[in-house]
Parts: sequence; C-alpha cells; structure tokens
Amino acid sequence: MAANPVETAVQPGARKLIHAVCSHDCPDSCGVLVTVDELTGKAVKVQGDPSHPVTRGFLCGKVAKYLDRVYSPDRLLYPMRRKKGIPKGPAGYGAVKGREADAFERISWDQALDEIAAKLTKIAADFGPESVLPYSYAGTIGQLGYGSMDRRFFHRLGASQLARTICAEAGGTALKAVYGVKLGTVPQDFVHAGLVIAWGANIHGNNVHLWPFIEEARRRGARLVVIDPYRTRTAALADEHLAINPGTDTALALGLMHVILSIGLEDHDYVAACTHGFEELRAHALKPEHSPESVAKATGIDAGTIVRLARAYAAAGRNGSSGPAVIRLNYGIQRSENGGTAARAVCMLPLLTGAWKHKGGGLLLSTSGSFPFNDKVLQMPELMLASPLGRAARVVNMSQLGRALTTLGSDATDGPQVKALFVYNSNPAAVAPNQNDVLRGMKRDDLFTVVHEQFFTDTADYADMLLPAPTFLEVKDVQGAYGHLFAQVSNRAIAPLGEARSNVAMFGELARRMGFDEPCFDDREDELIDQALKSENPWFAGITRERLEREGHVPLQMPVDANGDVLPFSTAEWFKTASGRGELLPVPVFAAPTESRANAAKGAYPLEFLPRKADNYMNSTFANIPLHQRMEARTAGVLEMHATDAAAREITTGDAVEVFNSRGSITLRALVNAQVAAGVVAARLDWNKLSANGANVNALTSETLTDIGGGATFYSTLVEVRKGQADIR
Ligand SMILES: Nc1nc2c(c(=O)[nH]1)N[C@H]1C(S)=C(S)[C@@H](COP(=O)(O)OP(=O)(O)OC[C@H]3O[C@@H](n4cnc5c(=O)[nH]c(N)nc54)[C@H](O)[C@@H]3O)O[C@H]1N2
Ligand SMILES: Nc1nc2c(c(=O)[nH]1)N[C@H]1C(S)=C(S)[C@@H](COP(=O)(O)OP(=O)(O)OC[C@H]3O[C@@H](n4cnc5c(=O)[nH]c(N)nc54)[C@H](O)[C@@H]3O)O[C@H]1N2
Ligand code: SF4
Ligand SMILES: [Mo]
Repeated sequence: MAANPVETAVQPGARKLIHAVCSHDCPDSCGVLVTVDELTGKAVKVQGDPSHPVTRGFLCGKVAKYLDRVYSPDRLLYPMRRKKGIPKGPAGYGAVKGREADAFERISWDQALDEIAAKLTKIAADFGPESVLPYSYAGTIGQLGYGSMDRRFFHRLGASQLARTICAEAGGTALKAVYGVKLGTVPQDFVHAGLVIAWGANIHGNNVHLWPFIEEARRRGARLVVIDPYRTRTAALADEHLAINPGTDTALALGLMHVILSIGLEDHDYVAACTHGFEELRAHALKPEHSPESVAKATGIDAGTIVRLARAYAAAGRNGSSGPAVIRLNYGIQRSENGGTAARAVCMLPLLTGAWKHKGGGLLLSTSGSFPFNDKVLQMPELMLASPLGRAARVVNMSQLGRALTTLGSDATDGPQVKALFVYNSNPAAVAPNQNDVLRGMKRDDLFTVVHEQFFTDTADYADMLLPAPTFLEVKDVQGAYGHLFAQVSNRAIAPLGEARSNVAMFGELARRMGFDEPCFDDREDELIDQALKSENPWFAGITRERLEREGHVPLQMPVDANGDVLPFSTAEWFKTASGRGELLPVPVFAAPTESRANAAKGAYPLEFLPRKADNYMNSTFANIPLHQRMEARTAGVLEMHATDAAAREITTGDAVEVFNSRGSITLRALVNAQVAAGVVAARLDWNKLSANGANVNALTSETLTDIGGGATFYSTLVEVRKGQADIR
C-alpha cells in the first residue's frame, strides 16, 4: 500500500515510546521503555517501566546507560571472514585492542551464509553431523533468541546437542528434586517477611529489583542475614554477614536442622501434610556430626551463631510479632563440587518450618517454572529424526568445552571429533572453565568456527566467520523471568544497526541455504511468539501476543488462596515430585569439595579462590564498555586477599601478584582488604584481552562437574599466590 505522505510526515523532535524487555541473563527481566526519535529512528533514552510491579521505574547501573552499548563504535556491523594465513587468537591482529578487524575481511551476508552452509554440509558429510557443535548460553534470555530457530536448525542438521549446564543446572535440578517444579516466593511478597536470608545470593549486585522489597520489609522490622564467603554489597548492607567457608553450605543447613529438630521447632502439621521422608531426615540431622559445634568447624561460623540463626529462622512468622522467614537462595551456592546437594539441603529448610504457609515466607531460587512456554514447539527436537542421523544426537556438556575441543573423538565410543563450532549468545573463551584447554581447542586449524556476536569478544578472536548480532532494542521477542511472574513482549524499538541479523533470522536463512525445506524454517518472530504462548497450562490463560503487545507485561494466572494471594507450596497440591510432597530423601550428606582447604590444606595450592561476577558487568558482557569499566575500576584486575595471607607472602596492596595452580596462571594487582576471610582470595571475571597477561580468572578454574546436574564448579578452585616480578598495567 502506498504510504500517505501527509500521514507519514514526521515532525522534527517527534518521539515515540516503545516497550522492550531487558534480555540480559538476570532474574529481574525489567520492562524497559525506549524513547525513539521518529525522524532519525534512533533511540535517545531508556528507562525502567514505572508500571511494571517489579521493575518499578528503575534500571540497574549496567543497563541505565544502555545506549552506550547499543551505539558503541565497537559494534560488529557486517559479516566478516578471517583473512587467509592469519592465525586464530589475539595474535592474529597483534593483540592490539581495537585492531581486531585487521584479522578479517568484510563480506556480504550472501557470501557468508553460502560459505557457512557449504562448510557445514561438507563437515557433516565427511565426519558425521555430530561433529558440529553449537555453543550458546544466555546472551539473550528472550524465548526466541535463547532457543527457537537455532535449535530447529541444529536438530535438523543432526548436530551434537549442547547440555546447557554452565549456570543453573545443579541448583535447578536440586530445586526440582525437592519441589518437582521451579517455583518460589513471589518477589513482591518479600515486604511481608520478618527474616530474609540471602544465601549465596548477591542481591544488591545481581538482582537489584528484589532489593526495594527487602528494604521495605526491613523498615517494617525485618532482619537481613547474608551467608556468603565474600563481603558483597549485599553483605555490607545487611544486619548480619556470616562469612561461610566456600562449599560448606550443606553442613550449615544440616546444623540448622539439627537445632530446629532437637528443640522440636518444626511445624508438625505442615510436615505431615506436605513432606515425604521426614523421619529419615530427622534421624540424620540429629546425628552428632551435625551439632552446632561440629558444623562450626566445617563452616567457620561459630556454634552460638548457628543456634541463634536456627531459632530465629524457626520462630519467624510464628509469634505474630514478626513476618515469616524467606530464603533468597541463589546460584552462587551451587557453583561448587557438592553444590547440588547444598542447594537441595537449603531447599528443605522451609519444608520443616512451614514458612511457605505465610505470605512472604518460603524460598526463592527461580520462578522460571511458572512460565509454560511451549519449548517443544519452538525447538522441535523431533527434527533430529529427519536429520541424516535419524536419532537423537549425542550430548556434549558445555561446562567441559575444553575437553570437547581437545579430547572428544579420541575414543571410538564417544562419537566424532568436533570439527565445527557455532557460537552465539555466549563468549566461551572468557566464561568457560579451564580456559587454557578451551583456547587450545579453539586455536585448532582443523576446527571451523562461526561466531554470531555484537562485539569483538575473546571468542570472536578465534572465529573463521563472524556474523553481526543485534541488541534487544533491535529485535522482537517474548520473555518470562526467573525472578518474577510477569510475561512480556519486547518490541523492536529501532532497526538493527549495520547489517545485524537476529538469531531467528540468521538460523532461518542458514537453514534454507542448507537445503532444509521444512516450512518451520520460514517462521519469524510473530509466528514464533504465538507458538511459544500456545499452552494448555491455565497459568497462561488469556495471555496472547496481542495482549502482551497492548499491555507490555501480564501477570501469570497462578492459583490463589482465599485472600487472593499466590502462596506456592502452602498446600500439598503445589508439589510436582513423584511422592507428591516436599521430598526430603535422599537425606543430604555433607562432603567438603575435593578441591578445597578441607582436603588440600597442606597441598601446593592452599587458598580457596572465588572467581566472581563483576557487579557492573553481566558475566563477560559490558566488560569492553568504557563507562562500565569506570564503574568497575576499583576491583578490575585486582586480587582481593586477607591481611594474614598477604603478610605471609610479603604482599601489600598494589603489588603485582601471580595467582596460579596446575591449570594456569594469571597476573593481578593485590588489594588487601576485609572482603574475604583468611584462606580465601577473590577476583573478577573480565575479558581475557583486557586482562594483564591475556587470561582471566577462568585460566584457573576446572572442568570438574557438580554432584547434581553436571554444572560448572567455578567456586571450588584452589590456588597459590606469589608476589609477581613484572610491573603490570
Ligand atoms: N551485576 C551482575 N549481575 C548479574 C550477573 C553478573 O555477572 N553481574 N550475572 C547474572 C547471572 S548469569 C546469574 S546466574 C545470576 C547469579 O546470581 P548469584 O547467584 O547471586 O551469583 P553469584 O555472584 O555467582 O553468587 C552469589 C554469591 O555466592 C557467593 N558464594 C560463592 N561460593 C559460595 C558458597 O560456597 N556458599 C555460599 N553460601 N555462597 C557462595 C559468592 O561470593 C557470591 O557473592 O546473576 C545475574 N546477574
Ligand atoms: N569465573 C566465572 N565464570 C563464569 C561465571 C562466574 O561467576 N565466574 N558465571 C557463569 C555463568 S552463571 C554464566 S550464565 C555464564 C555466562 O556465559 P555467557 O552466556 O557466555 O555470558 P556473557 O559473557 O554475558 O556472553 C554473552 C554474549 O552473547 C552476546 N549476545 C547478546 N545478545 C545476543 C544475541 O541476540 N545474539 C547473539 N548471537 N549474541 C548475543 C553478547 O554480546 C555476549 O558477548 O558464565 C559462566 N562463567
Ligand atoms: S540487567 Fe537485570 S536489573 Fe539490569 S536492566 Fe536488565 S533485567 Fe533489569
Ligand atoms: Mo548465570
């Protein structure tokens, strides 16, 4: 239809407001209002949606200045191919920041897609389709961008499947083992709590939209207790900080149970109605090895404190004067060798006290199970049967990428060697554990690597083919959340920059070049959103694309009690376990991580290392943005250590230090402070190429997997530290 020039003429200065959703890997999934200049089509402002009950009109420090990222001069804007003869890795451009493009030549999308299709077709024919490995995580958590057309593509190809374990699998599996479903306390209801325990949860840094509800609860008299080996911003602002020894949370949870059960503070009626295995758990928890005195030895928290916390926890919500106890458990607890068991043990605590019965009580790890998105229709795993494999493809664990790229295929039983790596939504060169093996694998000349990215990340340095990706302002998507209960549509606010193409469009077009002729590869955003929302589950009743487009965010239709409140696990109907109850079996057994001081105190690497997330970055995202670097300056490139450990090594603040173990070595600058206890040291995740010797904290972490869920064990890492020779930047 011809445009009417009168209607489409735009007045200078005219603005429109578009509702989008922050797609970063954060529990808060904020509603974002984007102001767009209609004449230029440029976004001029982002703000938190004031009408969203959890966003409440503000954004975190990382996203408040988002236009710095969207319009960064460093954005990847065109497809590029590695120049012939240029080696992979930062050496390819002389490792000079800003010279990355020198290693590549610009090509058209047509050329790029044709070449990638030809390469993947040949590799699949020569080595079997499982020699292609997709690698993606949560660059975007929009349903479509995270996993829809990409999965269809790789399923139809017969590529290896990726087990996406790197973040939340141990804890998520643990939560489901106890409750059968990933649900938790409604975040807005935290205002009614009388005791908030942040357990392995850096709320102020990683989940800031929960904070105002906790502050409100504290104004009404609640206490905040933080259980974290590191003195986070959250811990510094709390009423009490318990600096637990890393990896000992199972012991603490059992110690709390010991006190509660020995005094008989459990809620008998709730336990009888809603749990399974109580008598076994009770007998186990009451063993002497779980007494406060024994637990104090393992955890480093004194016995009196354990008794006090247990009593306060059990009493909360019962005496009428204060609100109930709520635990904000987060994934920090499960990045440890026995982290799955630890999460399971903590998840059992509110089952003993019946905290779930009260508004604002219970536990929140993730609410993602509340969103019945139709992943099966979005991802179509049945396409694997239409692939040349004709069966389900092998599964490769993303937390062992180094192994996958360097040793997989050497044994006839584990399938072909990985010959093609297709990376999107992720920066594995920086975020995957055991980095030296990862990079050794990525350097392989016989590995064909495609990277779909917004920036020249550490992973882009190893690409054969680089494709430009959009930010969330540039694509339409639908999103749930793992920290609230609102479904949202994210509208496209601005046209993609340069030649950026969304994950959906890119994989759809690549499928055509590969000759995949199923109609599903024609689906685009609106069709996929409709499919995602098509659900029999009543919690999605009345939630349609049109409604989300109109209203921005819509609350899930969750069951409510007589007062209209959503109280998960307040009654037995909520549990989705095999027993139909809160599952207390098998009883959680404490074992200190193999790689911890408890087992290696006199070994070569005596210090426990916390390779942490930065408060002002999102994993490795934002690490290259100058504004964020300035916000993070105090701790970037720094090793935080206790005075005792520093003195023993003749180290003082400002010294260059080498942090090392059998896997690798990095250079940092010492900061002697009280953020960690003696025996523990901490540093931040950054880009390798922005770090002093071109390697970040993951040069030290291992590919050991968690006890449950096959997750990564970043926080079970032993190191030694010595004063460095060289002066560093
Ligand atoms: N600013 C910012 N926000 C983020 C992210 C980010 O990188 N930066 N990342 C996002 C992502 S991907 C995720 S998964 C979430 C994660 O959010 P969180 O689960 O809060 O993540 P972590 O920071 O890994 O861990 C939380 C805390 O656990 C502590 N911890 C480490 N080991 C142990 C232990 O053995 N026991 C106990 N009790 N605590 C321990 C750490 O010191 C840390 O302060 O945050 C999201 N939000
Ligand atoms: N040492 C240590 N390592 C860790 C952690 C830790 O705490 N310590 N945390 C772990 C955890 S919890 C997680 S979740 C992982 C996170 O690992 P990743 O998911 O790899 O996270 P990011 O580093 O944020 O990288 C995401 C990349 O996706 C890109 N991206 C964003 N949107 C899109 C898009 O629409 N399309 C495409 N193609 N790309 C896009 C971004 O530019 C960014 O470079 O890291 C893990 N690694
Ligand atoms: S990163 Fe989290 S807190 Fe920040 S804007 Fe995005 S969803 Fe909100
Ligand atoms: Mo994560």
